Amino acid sequence: MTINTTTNTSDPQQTLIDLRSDTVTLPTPAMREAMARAEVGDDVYGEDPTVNRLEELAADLVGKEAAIFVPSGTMGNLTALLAHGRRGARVICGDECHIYHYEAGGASALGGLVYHPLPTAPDGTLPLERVRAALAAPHDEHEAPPGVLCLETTHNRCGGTVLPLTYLEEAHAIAREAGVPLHLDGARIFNAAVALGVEARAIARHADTLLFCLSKGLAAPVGSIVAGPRPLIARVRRMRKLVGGGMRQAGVIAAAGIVALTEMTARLADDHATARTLAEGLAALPGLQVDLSRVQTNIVRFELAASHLAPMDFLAALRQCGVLIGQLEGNVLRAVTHYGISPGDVRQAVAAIRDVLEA
Ligand code: TLP
Repeated sequence: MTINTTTNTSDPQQTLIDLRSDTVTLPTPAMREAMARAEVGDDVYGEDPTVNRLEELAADLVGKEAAIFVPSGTMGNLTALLAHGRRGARVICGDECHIYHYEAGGASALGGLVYHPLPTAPDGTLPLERVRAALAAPHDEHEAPPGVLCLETTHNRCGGTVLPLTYLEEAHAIAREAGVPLHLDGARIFNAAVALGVEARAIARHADTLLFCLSKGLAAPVGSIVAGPRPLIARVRRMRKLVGGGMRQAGVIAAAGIVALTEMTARLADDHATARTLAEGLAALPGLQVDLSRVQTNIVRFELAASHLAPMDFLAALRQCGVLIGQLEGNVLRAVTHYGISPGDVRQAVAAIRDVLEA
């Protein structure tokens, strides 16, 4: 995503209504307390008790045999793809997915994998007939073989849309039939779970491996998890070492991750409610377009009408009012609600946006 370069991030955060992302969330007091008290050891030797506890808890929550703590979602997706794929194989993914757009081409640059992007529907699904065709065995030596299928839920660039369980189940069956693993970028899987009213493991069961983040809506300062079958996670561990992600006394940050998973998942419903209020507020403003059917979780994707301000001017004017918003591309903008955003902040943001549009 285009980071709003006009943002002066040295502004004191408490005076800003920061809707650029849920990655801006600050650790909760319980997290800081847990971090201060964390029992630690050298995790590269497998001796950090807090990391081990986090990995066990994470694996259990998503119903997988094993899990590994990694520094970021990007590294989680990368190491999973490196673990699944062999050089020259294809990563079949959506043309709007995070792995393809925002991860610096890592699987290709570092793993020799070839991205095979498929068209993404507005709800974040990929047409299953296209998936089936992409997964088919190569006719001959001209074609790169399929290596791994990637799906994303909630879907970031589609505006936080949630993949239906029936869709995931069908995609997984197609992948299994083709003998190709399905990797789920579930950075916001707990948002998806809350929206569907299911446990995260009900989603994760339709993926061979998955990535999820502790550092977004769950408010941990750092860290993500890759989960899957034990032998595959052992390969991810090797790939994590390869890319320099082996950490030492990482229990200090893993402790916040444990709080994230035990205390912060249920409250995501509050973020979905504030996102809905925000979306409805924006939809009522002339000059903005919001597809309310796509506002399913904590992300509001909206468009600035071409006749109004240029997007960068709009974002800069909003910043003057203390409201930060992200830009997906061109006049497509994104506002994300999170732990640091109250219903009052949303009312204030809508009022500021109205003022800027009317000015
Ligand atoms: N997304 C960030 C930015 O990179 C765009 C954001 O602000 O939303 N998968 C998905 C679906 C993501 O949205 C993100 C982060 C990641 C993976 C990567 O996570 P990190 O930032 O921890 O590397």
